[in-house]
Amino acid sequence: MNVSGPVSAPQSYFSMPHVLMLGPYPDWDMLPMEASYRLHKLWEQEGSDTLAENRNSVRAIATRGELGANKALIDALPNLEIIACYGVGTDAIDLPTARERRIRVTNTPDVLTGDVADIAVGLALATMRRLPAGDAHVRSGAWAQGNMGLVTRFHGKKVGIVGFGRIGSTIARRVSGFDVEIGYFDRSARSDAPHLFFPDILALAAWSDVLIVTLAGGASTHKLVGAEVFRALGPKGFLVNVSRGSTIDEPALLDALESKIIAGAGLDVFWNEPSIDPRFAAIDTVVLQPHHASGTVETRQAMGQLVRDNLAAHFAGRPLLTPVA
Ligand code: 8YV
Repeated sequence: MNVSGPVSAPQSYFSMPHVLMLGPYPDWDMLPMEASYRLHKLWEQEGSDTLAENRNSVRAIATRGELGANKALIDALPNLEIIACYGVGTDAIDLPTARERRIRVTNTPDVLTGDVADIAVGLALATMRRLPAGDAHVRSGAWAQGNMGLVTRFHGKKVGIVGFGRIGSTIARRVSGFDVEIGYFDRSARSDAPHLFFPDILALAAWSDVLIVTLAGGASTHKLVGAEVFRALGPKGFLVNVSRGSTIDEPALLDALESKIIAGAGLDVFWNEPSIDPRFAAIDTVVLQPHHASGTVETRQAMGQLVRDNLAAHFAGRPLLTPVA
């Protein structure tokens, strides 16, 4: 077809709100996002001045848990109204700046709780039973030369849960089926939790065979799990972290693993993701995951839907589904 003269896009395109996306979502989210918003994809625009060109138009940021939205970015967008986060953790979003500017923030709680609890249990089992080492033993043919060494039992052990919110309490329900004893550390005892409450994290670590960290990230939990906790957990104790890398003093953890102060660790989150400390790769008592606790098709579809529902509610003037307090 020979088109002469300027081609006009449908008017509705020009009335679509401008949304700045900081990282990609799966295709099943990108298609409906493209249909409803004028998207500016920051990851495709590296080095260009897309931000400068569109800074006055952008009314929403669509981000992910680990990408957040920092002060410099929020400050660069004078007409920003909402930050929608694909993830429950909002620690990488500058909430005080958002609050000051009356910018709404939403996240995706609940829909990912079950998956994060599942991977916490999976990491405890994988680390204590050394499942990756067993897999390697079979694949490499080493089995023909001799049996794999013995491992540590999970059922019947003492499981300490650090942080007893949605995810921590779901882990408690999951592991109840393994006949374990459950203890937890949180700001205060939960009247609805029939488990041992430890107001002191060191006391919980000393009691636990496996310590599972589910704390929210942020300044108040920064490096809360450090060298003293590892010493209290001891050489037969295991650590699992499905929260944020920041909740753990990572150099102290690496030291504790290398010098066998603790028995092992199952880790989904790290400092400096995705370029994590190379020391981890040389330690054979760790099981590592690429920040993938919520990474199932089912949960990611629900997370994407919730981000889009929050954005749609905002632009239609309806109450947000999952505002961050
Ligand atoms: C996601 C997360 O991996 O919920 C969070 O806070 O960090 C994770 O569920 C992430 O947001 C997806 O990119």
